[in-house]
Amino acid sequence: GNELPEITEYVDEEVKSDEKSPLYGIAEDKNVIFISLESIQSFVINNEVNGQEITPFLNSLIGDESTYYFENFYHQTQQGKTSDSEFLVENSLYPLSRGAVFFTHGGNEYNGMPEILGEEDYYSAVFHANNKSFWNRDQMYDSLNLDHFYGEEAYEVNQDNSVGWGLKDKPFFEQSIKYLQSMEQPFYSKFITLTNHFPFELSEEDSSIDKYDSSSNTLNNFFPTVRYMDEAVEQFFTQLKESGLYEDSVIILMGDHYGISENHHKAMSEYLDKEEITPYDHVQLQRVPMFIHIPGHENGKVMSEVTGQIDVKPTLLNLLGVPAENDIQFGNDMFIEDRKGYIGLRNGDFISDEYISTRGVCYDRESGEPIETEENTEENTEENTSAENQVANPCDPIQQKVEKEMELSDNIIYGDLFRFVDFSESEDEQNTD
Ligand code: GP9
Ligand code: MN
Repeated sequence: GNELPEITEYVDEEVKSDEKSPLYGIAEDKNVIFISLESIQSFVINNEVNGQEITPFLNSLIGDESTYYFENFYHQTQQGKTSDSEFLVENSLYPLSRGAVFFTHGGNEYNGMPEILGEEDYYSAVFHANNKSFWNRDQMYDSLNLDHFYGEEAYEVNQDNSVGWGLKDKPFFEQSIKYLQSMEQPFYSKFITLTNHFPFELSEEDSSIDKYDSSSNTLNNFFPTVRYMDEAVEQFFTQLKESGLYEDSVIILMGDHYGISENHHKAMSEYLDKEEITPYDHVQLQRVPMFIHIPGHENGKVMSEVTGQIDVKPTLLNLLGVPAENDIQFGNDMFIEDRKGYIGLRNGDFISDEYISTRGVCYDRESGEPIETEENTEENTEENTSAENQVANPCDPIQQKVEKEMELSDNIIYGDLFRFVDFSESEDEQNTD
């Protein structure tokens, strides 16, 4: 554990802020209903296919006074897909660059959301109609101190109510409500949807909008399943209202990772009406929708700040008024000004307020134009590289921080370093109980 002082020092200096969130404690003692939206990307929001709106319900939340919508929110997952997004949200640590940390380090000590909120008397549960060993969730959820996992066996699954990967999202939410109603409050719950999963299968009957027509069946099929998920979420909101749980809850909706990979760039360029999908566009396609819906709240708006999955834990803890001051987090509250100012993707790319860095090229974030640096200017002759002619690459200092941060986060995981940390509040407080 002798790497810990370096890690805490780095996090204290480079990540943490003293700024108090303007929304600190606004959802104190409320239930948390976190909905993980499978494979959705932000490009479907407020967009159409064949002249039909793709996500009418999600769109209706934007502009609703009780909703904050983050339009520049990035997923930061790698090979562990859904499980990586869960890992980011629960821990504000980075997943690994290879493999799925849920499998490779599922037995580590963590200081995740279920554990922190457990100390505030929250009951924690995950709802997901899939086998508990998928992504090694059974072991990882134990390590996260989750109280209960409602997996496949908690649901009635048959041919009629299934498609593709299993239980369809509408019956999934319908069947979940009874469990939620009987749960001790306040609770921290997470619902993981499944129907909008590759290869995006859906019956005609369940399809409210037509498929797209392009060279990629994957992209073609994607739109009707996204719409189905949108309808399932709308139904769930209605059921929450009917059950009386709605008013006492804060509802988070977040995309877990991309659904359309770069193998479908040709079809994507047709859909987005672009000549080609550039590396810059590809990074921008890693945006996933993020909504924070607080019933009764009236200041909701569209947030344009650069944010990502690493930021969810600090943001949510602050909304709930849980300081967790000794926690080691690599993200910031999305509502404060004094943030790190960049989001690192797990392949080393990053998005900062001003730049996007991918494949060694530094782009202006707003315009998408590459920034001229000594590495890419044509007059890169020996003469010109003399000190005074060099144009420094403005992405370099941020790149270094991104790499440092990920190295430190990896060290925590590889060394299982949280075994050596006491996350409880100050000693004074400890002595009082
Ligand atoms: C499986 C579901 C989908 O349980 O979470 O996993 P994914 O393939 O998206 O990681
Ligand atoms: Mn997924």
